[in-house]
Amino acid sequence: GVVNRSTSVRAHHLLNSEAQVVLNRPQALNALCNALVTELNDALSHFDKSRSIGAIIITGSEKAFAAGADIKEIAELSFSAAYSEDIVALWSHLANNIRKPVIAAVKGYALGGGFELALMADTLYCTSDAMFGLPEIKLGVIPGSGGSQRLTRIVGKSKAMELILTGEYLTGKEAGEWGLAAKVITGGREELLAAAIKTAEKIASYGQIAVLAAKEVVGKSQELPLREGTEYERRLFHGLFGTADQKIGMTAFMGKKRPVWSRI
Ligand code: CO8
Repeated sequence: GVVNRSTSVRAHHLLNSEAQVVLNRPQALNALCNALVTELNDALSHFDKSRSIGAIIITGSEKAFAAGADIKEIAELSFSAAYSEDIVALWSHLANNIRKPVIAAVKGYALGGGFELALMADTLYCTSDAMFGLPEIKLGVIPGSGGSQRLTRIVGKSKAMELILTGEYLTGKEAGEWGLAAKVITGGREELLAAAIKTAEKIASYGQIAVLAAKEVVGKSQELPLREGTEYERRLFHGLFGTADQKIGMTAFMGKKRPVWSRI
């Protein structure tokens, strides 16, 4: 069913345990105005808290995932306003607070803040004709929502520098070759969403404590040195022996049965 009736974001609980959040401001190619980001954050929090949701998909339209920050909204900002209002802080909600797995499904443009939002997702699927770019340099600014950091960690310095300094786009096909996209779909939006939903359903079908822990430890790999990261992983791994799902999963394996995971 439809969870909200807001104008710039449509949030649905899909058939099984997945949720889909559709960015929906077609008149501005889903430019991420303040209202849209607030609605997106609310929808993400709602699904993150919902016991019946195991994974979340964020997608846009045929033409655009999101064409970046709303340039018309920020064009007149002064430094003092940008700084004192901490204008991009709101955008990091997905990266900082959402604990359930999030898949970004990108068709069309994912530019500037739109690309940065997709980079905050846990995994990224796109169509081969998707267009990614960080064109901030053309506007006299730089990426402001983690793009310079997250992109560089994924594709390395040379490619990230080239993309950020030239503002040029790369296609979905290239995003796959660069390791930015986990899957590149040759079809259209329907095929893209079908692939994302299939993966979301699979994730949601597993024991949810293990899913949360898996997301948490992979996330830590982006922040911690190797030794601390592997120790962090091991502690969480140890902790999972205190869950019912570990007994359920391993007993089912030994009995050659399908596990029926506990509800949390
Ligand atoms: N902001 C506001 N409006 C936009 C934006 C945007 N980012 N992108 C498109 N639109 C609007 C256009 O103004 C146009 O509106 P109107 O019909 O009223 O003139 C409508 O959407 C359709 O766009 P176009 O006519 O331009 O469509 P085209 O198919 O000709 O072109 C493009 C599509 C290539 C995507 C083009 O629209 C474009 O270049 N858009 C801007 C892309 C861009 O520079 N994005 C980066 C923005 S900066 C940023 O994201 C910084 C992030 C840091 C965080 C900041 C947080 C506040």
